[in-house]
Amino acid sequence: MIENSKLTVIGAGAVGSSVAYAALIRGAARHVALYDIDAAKTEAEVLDLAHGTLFTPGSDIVGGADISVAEGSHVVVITAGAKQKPGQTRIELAATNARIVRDIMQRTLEVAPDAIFVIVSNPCDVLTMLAHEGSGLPAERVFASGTLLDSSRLRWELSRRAGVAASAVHAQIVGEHGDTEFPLWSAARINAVPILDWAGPDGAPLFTREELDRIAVDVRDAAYTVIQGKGATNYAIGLSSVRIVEAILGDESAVLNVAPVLSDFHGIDGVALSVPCLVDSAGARPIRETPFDDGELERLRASAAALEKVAAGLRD
Ligand code: 6V0
Repeated sequence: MIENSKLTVIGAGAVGSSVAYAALIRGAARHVALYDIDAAKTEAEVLDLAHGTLFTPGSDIVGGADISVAEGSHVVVITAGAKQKPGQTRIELAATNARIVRDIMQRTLEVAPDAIFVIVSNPCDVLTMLAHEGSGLPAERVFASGTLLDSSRLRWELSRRAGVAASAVHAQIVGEHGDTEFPLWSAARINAVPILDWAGPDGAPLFTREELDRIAVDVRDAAYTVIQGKGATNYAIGLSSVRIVEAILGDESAVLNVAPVLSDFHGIDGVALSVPCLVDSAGARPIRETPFDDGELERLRASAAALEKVAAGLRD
């Protein structure tokens, strides 16, 4: 692990405070900082989190409404911005959050010039494209948390149905973190068994292709269900963001589905899409050899076209 590692979380709302909480509990960074324009809320969150650090593995937390709290950060997780209202898509949030993220990146880079940026604010992949273009950082240093969360939701759902630990379910969602995302069923396995061959209690295959497609739709729409019930999704995104932070600060070369801007990935250029990436202290680099069958490649290109269209509208 990087010595004296520092994580700054930008945005102390439902998501940002959950990222900070997960980071403290997991001991992901030696120092954690929280920044938000709402000074009173940030100070209260920091105090509440600090009061629990007796019971965590040894991190400290500071924070406030001055960006200098981010000074010297190795990783910056951006969660600031407006959030989806019930029924609103992530893309509809784009214009407001694009302005916020551009401004934050610029100011954070002045105090943390070597940081790696993980964009969580939505639409996270479009915002990553604009942040990458605006900052001039190399693609591996600014990427979206993307479909790591969706992949976790998928693995949980499959594991629950198959009665197998989620760690033994190898399945992933790629593409946009949103409406055009899709699973790579061609590579999905439970341990070494192709997903369609996995048997239920009666010895017959447990999943049909139609059933898998229904599961994928439920996973895609899971955030809407949670937001409808409690107004935000925060715990699972907190944990998945911190998993990324750990992979960076621990120089792990972990394979995680995150979204840097792709270049020549199965012919796709200039669009941030989630694909399996190696994540280490240099950031995230797509694994180009990842196989896609023809249908999956078509869906990846459709996802790229959808995001490029939104990003183009925001560049004007
Ligand atoms: P929230 O609870 O409204 O918190 C947002 C916070 O951002 C507030 O505390 C604001 O004060 C703060 N903020 C706004 N503008 C600025 C600024 N310029 N500088 C600093 N802070 C600012 O929202 P919540 O935490 O629920 O969601 C935050 C973002 O994360 C939204 O865009 C969500 O859509 C997005 N999510 C992304 C997920 C993903 O998987 N990528 C998952 C969940 C939510």
